[in-house]
Amino acid sequence: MIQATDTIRRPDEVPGVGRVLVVIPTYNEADNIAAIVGRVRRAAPAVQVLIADDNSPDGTGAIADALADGDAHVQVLHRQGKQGLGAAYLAGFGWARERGYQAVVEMDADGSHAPEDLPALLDAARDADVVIGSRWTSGARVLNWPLRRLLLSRCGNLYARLALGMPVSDATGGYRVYRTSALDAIDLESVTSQGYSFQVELSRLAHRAGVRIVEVPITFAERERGDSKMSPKIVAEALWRITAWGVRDRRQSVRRGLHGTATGQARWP
Ligand SMILES: Nc1nc2c(ncn2[C@@H]2O[C@H](COP(=O)(O)OP(=O)(O)O)[C@@H](O)[C@H]2O)c(=O)[nH]1
Ligand SMILES: [Mg+2]
Repeated sequence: MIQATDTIRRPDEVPGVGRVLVVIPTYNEADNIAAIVGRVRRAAPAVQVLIADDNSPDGTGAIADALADGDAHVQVLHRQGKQGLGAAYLAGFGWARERGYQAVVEMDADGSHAPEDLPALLDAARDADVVIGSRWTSGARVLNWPLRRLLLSRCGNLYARLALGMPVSDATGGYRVYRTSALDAIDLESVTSQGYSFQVELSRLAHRAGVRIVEVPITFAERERGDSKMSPKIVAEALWRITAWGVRDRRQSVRRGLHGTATGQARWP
């Protein structure tokens, strides 16, 4: 189907989606940030990039400023200190909404999320509210990840699916497109995750809000430079939060059943 926006091509709009902001959260990504921004700009010239840096001690913020100085499509949000991935993304979402963007993309700075996959994700966003780049759907590839990370991701996703009853293969994945209208439908004020459980929490809230979620296979590659910020604390946060949400959803579902007002949300898996 030809959409109205296809007829007038604007250099700063993605056809069928509108103005798009790619939010790249950074903490000590000095060796990666320039390369990833360059790849995004080449792969999707119409998008804007916002680097959300948590005052990285390795000078990532200064490199980000230099990139922004040389390119009107790049901007930087300097944050006071390391406050976690979830907080950085919430700040980026707020930034996008205040400036009237129609969609926000989440993308890691370390090259694990290939900017070359972005056009496919944006294409899918023409007919969806949330697009999840999935590592665990047919056609996806995961390169060079150590076995313990593979197991953590597979088990984490299995647990999230069973506990929360979401038809999503990669609820923990962090390569996504959100239409801003979908973010408006989600109660972002209620988000409590600090670390990577943020991705699961938003998947759950989007599912409960009834917005259209689609998954697109991606090629995910282990970072080549810099260090992962994954920690046992982050894993523990995800584990206890998913368990707490699952218990809460089941209680609600039982209560609704008792009162004959089941809505189809928060079903038993
Ligand atoms: N702003 C900000 N970015 C973060 C924080 N923690 C992680 N990141 C970024 O989030 C992305 C994913 O983190 P990474 O360490 O690669 O996690 P992994 O891929 O699960 O090992 C990278 O771009 C990190 O720089 C944080 O506390 N604040
Ligand atoms: Mg990474």
